[in-house]
Amino acid sequence: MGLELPKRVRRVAVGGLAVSALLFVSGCSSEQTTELKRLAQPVSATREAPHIHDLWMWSWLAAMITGVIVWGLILYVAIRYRRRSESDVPVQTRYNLPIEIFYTIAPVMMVIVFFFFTIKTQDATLHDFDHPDQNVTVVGQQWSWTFNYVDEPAIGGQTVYDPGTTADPPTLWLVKDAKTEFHLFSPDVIHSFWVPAFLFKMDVVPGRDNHFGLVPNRIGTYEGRCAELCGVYHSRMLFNVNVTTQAKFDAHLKSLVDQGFVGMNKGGSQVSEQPGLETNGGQE
Ligand SMILES: [Cu+2]
Repeated sequence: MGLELPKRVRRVAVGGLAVSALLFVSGCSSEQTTELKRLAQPVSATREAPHIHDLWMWSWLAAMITGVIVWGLILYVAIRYRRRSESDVPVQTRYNLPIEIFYTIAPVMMVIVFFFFTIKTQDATLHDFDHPDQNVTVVGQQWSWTFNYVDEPAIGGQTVYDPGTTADPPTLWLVKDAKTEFHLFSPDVIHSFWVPAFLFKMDVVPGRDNHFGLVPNRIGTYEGRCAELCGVYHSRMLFNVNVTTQAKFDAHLKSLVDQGFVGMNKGGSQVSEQPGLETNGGQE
């Protein structure tokens, strides 16, 4: 009887844990459950994003398996080979060649595998198109964005732009299923062009033509931001992305022509005089 009590206690504890875990999971909405399954990644909005998603998921799996094995071994040796009395010192092993060879080779193998899949993912996501449907020159300036739509056939081959200010964040318009090529330009400091739903970001570096191509494949509005601490008003470098149809995109281009936003705007002189920054006299 005396031995049965701890067992019963253990059973109750295990049962309680199982029930509360079940309650926790069932308390999640289906949206939260699918979010958990994506490990909190946003739902992707480009054709390329699933490659990045897969790399993220498999990397986590590899890291978790490694973690479980390492924690298990630590726990096992800490208990199995613990010091049991004052006089009885466990065997002190200083050099064990097979173990040392193992823990040198195993991490190197893991890095090689991670490297291989990273390169594979880069090849699938950093491509340029031979014949892009859209060309966008993104300008990251202190502290907003300008999006130039280059040589657009719908408006007779003109280039127009969506200007943003710190007070009035811009919207980047894209066409669903269009091969879109981005060129990133900065007139001042390093920014980073980041759209979480694209599972992708790239630095915007002065004097460097960073570029990539992607195909937006889901109609919708997405958030974008600068992911590089670029100055005092870094936090205001927000923008939206509107993935839409060709017809709506063309209508938007025409409205930009009507507003006089014609030509390539690469930021520069006007950036320190933006509305919303008067309070500090435009200083950085
Ligand atoms: Cu920035």
